[in-house]
Amino acid sequence: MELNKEHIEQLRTLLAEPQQIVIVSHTNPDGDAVGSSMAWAEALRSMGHTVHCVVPNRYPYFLNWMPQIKDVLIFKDQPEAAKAAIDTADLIFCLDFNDVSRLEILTETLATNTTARRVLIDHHLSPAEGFDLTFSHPDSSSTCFLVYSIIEALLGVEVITRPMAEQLYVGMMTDTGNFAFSFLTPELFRAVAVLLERGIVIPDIHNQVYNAYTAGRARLFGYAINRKMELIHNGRVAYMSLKENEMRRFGFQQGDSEGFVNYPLTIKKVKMSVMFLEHTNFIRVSLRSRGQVDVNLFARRYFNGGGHKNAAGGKSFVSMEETIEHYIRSVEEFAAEGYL
Ligand SMILES: [Mn+2]
Repeated sequence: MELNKEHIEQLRTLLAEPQQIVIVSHTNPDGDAVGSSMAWAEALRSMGHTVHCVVPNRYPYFLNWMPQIKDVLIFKDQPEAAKAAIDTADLIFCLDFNDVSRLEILTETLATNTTARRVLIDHHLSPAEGFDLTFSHPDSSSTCFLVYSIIEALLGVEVITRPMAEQLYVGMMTDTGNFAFSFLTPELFRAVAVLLERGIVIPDIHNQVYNAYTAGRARLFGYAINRKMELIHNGRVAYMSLKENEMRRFGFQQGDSEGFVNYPLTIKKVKMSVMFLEHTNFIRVSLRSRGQVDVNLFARRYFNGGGHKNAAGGKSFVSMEETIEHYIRSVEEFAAEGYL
């Protein structure tokens, strides 16, 4: 991942005078979304700016321990405060998503501020047009690593405090599946080394993020794998689905299905795994793959979504049964074209 030096200088110019700044991130914010937002906010505050972080809805409960996370404005819970911050912003940073439509319930509110300049900092494929400045790096393993690199280029790593180091590490760890997925570069591990020098304790962070679930979540996971996992396409493609009543039975909380979709990929033959999660008005589709199987393409073609080559998401607005039928037909077509 190579930063564009001209873009860094343009960013420096945008930040030359103290600004009112809002940092927004995507719906169902994950560790990378909140981690990168909070660390970037601190870096900006160190330059004298006033900064608010806003997310559309709640982050999962296993991130509650993160330093300063209580200061992140949740639009769904605090619409007035979030709207006031957005209305008065001179500068809006969009972190860890590629298109303002990903803000869902926050999209309209963001559009009401027509004067603020907008900067995109993201690592998903196919960034939208219309930003005043774009840092789009699909070859960065996380937005946290991208923010780290921007801080390094703009201010030097000396400004990174221990809380910032913890925030950045959470995104680097979760978006790489604990350093197991793509784009694990020497630069990433050099960044981790710097975060260690700032005092982060990796086993503690690991425990707080990965070993903090409820018993209901563990039982839901067992249920999903045992009762709901289906293998198709000669055992090479897996899918799981959970309806609202099934989730309710296990005391589901947001974030509880985190990681479920990855598990079928522990089966040697499985190259692609999909999870269908029922929400009130739609079904959320999560896709994961290994190697050359491109779920970004699959999500774009069949589920109005996208993301990364090996991890993507989308939505379906028909029933669970129809969604699964559509999925099975899509897998057949995808395979017939040689993509599977
Ligand atoms: Mn990310």
